Amino acid sequence: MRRFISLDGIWFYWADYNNECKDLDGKAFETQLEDFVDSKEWKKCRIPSVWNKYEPALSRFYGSVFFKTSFKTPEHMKNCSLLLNFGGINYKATIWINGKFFGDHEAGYTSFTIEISEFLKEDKRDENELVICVDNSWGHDDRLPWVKTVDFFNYGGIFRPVSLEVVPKLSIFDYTIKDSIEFPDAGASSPSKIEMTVDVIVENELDIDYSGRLFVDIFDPVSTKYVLFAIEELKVDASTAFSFPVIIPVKPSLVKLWSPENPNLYKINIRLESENGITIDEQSWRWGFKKLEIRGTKFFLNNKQIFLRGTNKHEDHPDYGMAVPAELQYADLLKMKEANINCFRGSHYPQSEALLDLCDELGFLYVEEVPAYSLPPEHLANEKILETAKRYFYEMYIRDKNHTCILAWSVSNETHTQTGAGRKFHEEMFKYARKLDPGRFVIFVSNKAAMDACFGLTDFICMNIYAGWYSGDYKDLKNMVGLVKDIMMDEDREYGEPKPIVLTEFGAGAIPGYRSWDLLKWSEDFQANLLEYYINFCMENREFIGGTWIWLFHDFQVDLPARPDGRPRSYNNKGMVSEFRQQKVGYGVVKRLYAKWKELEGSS
Ligand code: ADA
Repeated sequence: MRRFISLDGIWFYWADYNNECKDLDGKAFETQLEDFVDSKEWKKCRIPSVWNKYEPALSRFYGSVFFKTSFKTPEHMKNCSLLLNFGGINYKATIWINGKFFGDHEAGYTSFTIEISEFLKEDKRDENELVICVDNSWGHDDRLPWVKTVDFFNYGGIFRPVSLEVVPKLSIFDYTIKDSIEFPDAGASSPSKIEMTVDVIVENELDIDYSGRLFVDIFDPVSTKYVLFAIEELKVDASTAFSFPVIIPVKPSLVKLWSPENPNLYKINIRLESENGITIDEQSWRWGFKKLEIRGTKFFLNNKQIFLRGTNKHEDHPDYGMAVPAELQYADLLKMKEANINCFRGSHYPQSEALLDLCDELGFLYVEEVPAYSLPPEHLANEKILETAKRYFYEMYIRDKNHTCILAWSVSNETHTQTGAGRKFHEEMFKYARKLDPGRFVIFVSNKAAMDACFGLTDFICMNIYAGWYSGDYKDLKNMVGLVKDIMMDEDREYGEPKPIVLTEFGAGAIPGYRSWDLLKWSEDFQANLLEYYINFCMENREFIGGTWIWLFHDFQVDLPARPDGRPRSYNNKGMVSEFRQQKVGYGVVKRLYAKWKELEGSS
């Protein structure tokens, strides 16, 4: 049976302050590794964490830090493989196990798994030694995000959980859950047909053929009853993998649909059994049945119009950096619920698995994004960058494809989408994304308004507008959105058929606690006033505006000393709550207006 062993806890670190290991070649370094490890003074740290919180000299460190730990080979490994799961390492991880170079992983915000069975020590009494060099330095031309002027903090470290996983050599290698839901007519509140498909891949790494049974069941944790189950007789030849769909018709009266208001989840158990009834492998997941649609310029969830009353959210906290513990994520989401938020974008990178679990559980629609951020034409034209973007997309899709909360995948933010290079990059990304996941919306986020050359590719139009903050008057919003709407509706149909517009970013900096009767810039009152204007405008134009995602939920740390428009306190201060999650005036305004917008659902 599959088993997990957490490796979280006390590890050791050594920071390469003098850049001794710059451009490290992991394979070549094998010969020096032992002496290197013995000669350094290692200090204790707790994983997961960011090194920026370890000691003052590391608070703005962009370079290499080495980490080490050790573990015993788990018991009962017969006919099993050992995997090492990393939830997230920023940015490049070079990994050695028992002195042997395993490989590198480059991509800061996604999970990855490596198989280490062949690297283990033979004597089970010996500890296996794991050494990882983590490098978060800038300047590699295939890196995403690519530039130091990115508007979020480049934390370093092993910032998400690490675990060992014992997996039988005959296993449920992967599974993809999908549902298809039909309603009898456009106004109906209950579906007439539900079908669930679980695409299962069974891998047989043994040298004997397998025959047995695969069970898929749906369990209702509220009634504690099985909704139904399916059984497949199965044969998988030695050293092959077999992929097949298990199709389960579900009687609509037996399940309740998932929505932000009622996040009903069912447990899906997938179990592989031998011919004589012994469980070989088992995996469980939670799934909510839902139907998301775009009809013209409007969003529908379960046959009912929905407005995306949203915000954006970074993973950041003064005490933890981006290694935000699940308890805090939970508290954040409860605060967002209270403000009537039903949707948010994890800006600008795939966020923690714990957060996505909570979105499923508490009822949030979530947008996950590749950190292709502010790319200029020469980077958009760079094949290596495109490759990195695709790898990010692949890793985030593989980890999160079964999450009910996923509203859309976003392939980029504020790149030069008005250029030919931008168009080409996005054509490639959209093709790639739609092939992997034909059933979900794919978007990109634009700040190019009517100049944008890629709105024809996207499922809905995402516009970032800072009129009234960085320049002009916030009333310019009307012209900017109006122009895009006119192009969308004119007879040339440059953007394809009309689709919803979502204001994916808008906001103003507000220093926590700074009040101003005269609505001076940087005050909480200025911010609240701007948010009120924008949200009201969108509500009034709900005929073609499907949602608002405020920039943003909480203040977050940045490292942008040279930015002319300012980042007082080295923070981006556009949160509706502070970095310690204290409410600003704008939070109350959003709560009030989103309650009103919720009431308007179905009214246009
Ligand atoms: C951009 C960007 C955000 C943030 C914002 C701001 O639109 O997408 O990451 O930096 O500007 O606060 O200026």
